[in-house]
Amino acid sequence: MSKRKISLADFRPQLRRIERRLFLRQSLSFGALTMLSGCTLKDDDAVDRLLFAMSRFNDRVQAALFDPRKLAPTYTESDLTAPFPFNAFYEEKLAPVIDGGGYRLRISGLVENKAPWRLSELRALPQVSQITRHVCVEGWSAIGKWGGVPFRTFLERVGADTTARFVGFRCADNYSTSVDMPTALHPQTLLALDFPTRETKYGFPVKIRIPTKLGFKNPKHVAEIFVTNDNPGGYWEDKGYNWFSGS
Ligand SMILES: Nc1nc2c(c(=O)[nH]1)N[C@H]1C(S)=C(S)[C@@H](COP(=O)(O)O)O[C@H]1N2
Ligand SMILES: [Mo]
Repeated sequence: MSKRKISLADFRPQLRRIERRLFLRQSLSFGALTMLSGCTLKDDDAVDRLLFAMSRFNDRVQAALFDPRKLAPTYTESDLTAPFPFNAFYEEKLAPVIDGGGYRLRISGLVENKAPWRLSELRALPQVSQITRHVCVEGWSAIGKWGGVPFRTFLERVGADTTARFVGFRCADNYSTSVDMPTALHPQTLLALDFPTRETKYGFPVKIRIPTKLGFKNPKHVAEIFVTNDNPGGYWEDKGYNWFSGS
């Protein structure tokens, strides 16, 4: 089988059919899928693209199932994991060290007020704290305490268009991720300013703590927040991790 160039656009009619069938039948064998899409198992590129498109389709099903009122479990001080594990796409010693005084959180996209925020201004907003479990896709979890501003409060303060579909995050270490608006508005989603320990590697000065999502969708060292209707993807999402990755 020769490798021909295939773009996602080539799959559109087939994908629509697959979506319809998945809705009707709930399941479809992989063999049947490859036949429907006209690609073979040898055509790695096509299979990858098809699975990626299916994963994004799955995101929409998961988002539809997401209950914005359902809360992640909370814990007590005696449950805290110490020391709290560190993780990033680089070694611990390479974690960015950010000057809190010079820090400005940038805001862009579908937002009324794009003025950047100083740390002291974020601190002046209403603060809450919560103890929740962080679950990493790599197979570990840890209970930690995060404090900060309910993210919904922050989005309202900047005049975010909360009818938009996505909120994206760009980080000081070039990491990125994004979430759907219902998750951004979830009562436990926090613009975190206090971390499990005082060490800056856990996300200083701003982390978005989302206990309804896997760890990789909890961006640390956030430099910019933007609101958009185009799925921004993210560092791991673009490498094939399931975009929704939550409950
Ligand atoms: N900026 C940034 N945020 C990030 C990451 C990263 O590499 N850079 N890694 C993610 C992953 S995979 C995990 S598990 C958690 C780890 O957070 P922790 O160091 O507080 O345990 O951060 C997430 N957010
Ligand atoms: Mo992770």
